[in-house]
Amino acid sequence: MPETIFVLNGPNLNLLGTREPEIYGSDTLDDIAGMLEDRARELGLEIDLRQSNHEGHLVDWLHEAQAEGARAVLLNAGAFTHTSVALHDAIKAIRTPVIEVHLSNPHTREAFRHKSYVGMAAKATIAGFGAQSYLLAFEGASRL
Ligand code: CA2
Repeated sequence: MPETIFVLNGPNLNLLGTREPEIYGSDTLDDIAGMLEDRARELGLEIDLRQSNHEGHLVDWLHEAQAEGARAVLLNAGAFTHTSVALHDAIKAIRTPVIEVHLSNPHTREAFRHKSYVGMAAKATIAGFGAQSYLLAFEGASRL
């Protein structure tokens, strides 16, 4: 059975590619899923990409990643990045490595985006490369 990398996406990322392309690029989440699936096939891995606007779903999916024996989780928690102690605790509670991913570089943006509860618990962070952030994080995860 090929190993799976979970790719979890938080609030509003279902709208990717439809608005604010100057910040987030014009690729949709489906486009990103396609890019990751192509690379996963080459590496003999599988991806399980999900999106939710609900914090608890993301917590449940982090637990599920560990229960399913996933190789790693790529997590773009959207705005929950900057608010969620629950996600911080969930990342700490699992042994599965979690890589924080962002399309934009939050440190070059508003001050409220400079703090990351996800990043404080994650193994690594990739940010600022647009959709390529996901591919770069996937490459790293595939080598763990
Ligand atoms: O840069 C990222 O990936 C972010 O996680 C995106 C979040 C933002 O709150 C973080 O600070 C950084 C926002 C995702 C909202 O996605 C949209 C997509 C299209 C149109 C509007 C919002």
